[in-house]
Amino acid sequence: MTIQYKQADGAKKRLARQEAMSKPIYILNGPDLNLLGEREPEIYGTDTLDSIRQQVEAHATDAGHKVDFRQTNGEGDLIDWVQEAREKASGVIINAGAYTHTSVALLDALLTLDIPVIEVHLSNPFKREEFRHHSYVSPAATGLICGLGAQGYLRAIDALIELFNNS
Ligand code: DHK
Repeated sequence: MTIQYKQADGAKKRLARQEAMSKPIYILNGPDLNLLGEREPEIYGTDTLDSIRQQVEAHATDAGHKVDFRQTNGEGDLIDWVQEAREKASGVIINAGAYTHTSVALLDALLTLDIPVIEVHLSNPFKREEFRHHSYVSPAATGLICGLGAQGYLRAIDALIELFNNS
């Protein structure tokens, strides 16, 4: 590779990084995750969703990124937000809760994205009931992080930043 090509590559990467930093990372949470802290703490841990939001926001801000952290119990809301992410987000982190295992409509929406998607679960669904072993999110995800509790969201931010920097 000549020096000129290397410089052009460097400029392209810087531009892609700047663009990623100008849009927020969407962090989308599905049903029952609003009850974290009270809900089966032996499985999902004792962190509340609000405390996870605060940790994630601090972590992303330290790295120069913005996040838009949301939760809904509605399948349609999740789909609307994924569609919105097509234009407005740099990447998506999604814990679709139980819709992970049921929603073809969510998969179809995720498949329209051309930004990186990280699927997150607090628990490790593969150690749990059989019906949790299948995910409709995974075929559309760049990567999957599960079983690390709230830490999984922070590692997902790191993974996205790594992907932005190397794209
Ligand atoms: C959260 C849920 O609500 C479950 O329906 C999934 C996931 C697992 C989690 O571990 O974060 O099966």
